[in-house]
Amino acid sequence: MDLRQLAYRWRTRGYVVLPRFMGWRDRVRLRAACDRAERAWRAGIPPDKRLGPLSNMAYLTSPRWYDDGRVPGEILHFVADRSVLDLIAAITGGAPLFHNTQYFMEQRGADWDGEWHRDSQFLAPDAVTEQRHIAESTGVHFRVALEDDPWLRIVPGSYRRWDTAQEWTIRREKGNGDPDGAVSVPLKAGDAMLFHAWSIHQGLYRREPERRTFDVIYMTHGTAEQRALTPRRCMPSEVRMASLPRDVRAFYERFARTYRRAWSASA
Ligand SMILES: O=C(O)CCC(=O)C(=O)O
Repeated sequence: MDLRQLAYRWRTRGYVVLPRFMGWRDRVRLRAACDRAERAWRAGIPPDKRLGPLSNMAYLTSPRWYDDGRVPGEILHFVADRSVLDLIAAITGGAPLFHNTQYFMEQRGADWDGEWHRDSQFLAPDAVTEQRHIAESTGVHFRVALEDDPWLRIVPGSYRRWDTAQEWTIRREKGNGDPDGAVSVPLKAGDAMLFHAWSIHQGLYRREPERRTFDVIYMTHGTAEQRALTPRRCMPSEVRMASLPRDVRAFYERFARTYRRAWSASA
């Protein structure tokens, strides 16, 4: 699919799938890196909570998950992959600023359905604020399925408009059922997907099949008020930065510049 088609799909649906984005060898490497973080994260959860419900872990660029304190290059490079950053910039019209990482895994306890939501609702207490944030800012998920992942559901085009009465009831008033027009977007292992974080979407959390999906969130537009504060520890250390190629370093330096004041204020 060429860039014009991707941009069209993004504009109309708010998501695009990139089939066979990552080959087997890179998948094995990235999965090994993410699984290290997942094991450390799980070991830190109180035993009575380890079986869930747990949808994902976050902040995989933090050294705290790695026994040698060195965040794996596979993770740092994936987040700053130039081809992906260029694609996001081309389809959204803004430079992607790092926000967060998440790792989704299969359930160990019971199956459950995640709530329908727009990510924008987590920083907006009311409809007026949320509508303003949606109009002024853009959040983008970029994910790669390291195993087959049929579990994301989305309402195509919903990022472009405000809720119907049914959608509002479901996502903000704990109403039952699925929004009209919702679709599943199944990914095969190695497929990647971009989706607009303000789309109405939901994850289904199941014991089987095994799920391993690494997800990065970027902001391409928006103010500090419209971004959750990413912890300072998600920024590579000076020593780690020195080992990274120049363009990867430049990506994380912009992230640090953007958040520096907020990190100091929250210290
Ligand atoms: O993939 C999933 O399970 C849902 C993802 C999601 O809801 C999110 O990251 O906001």
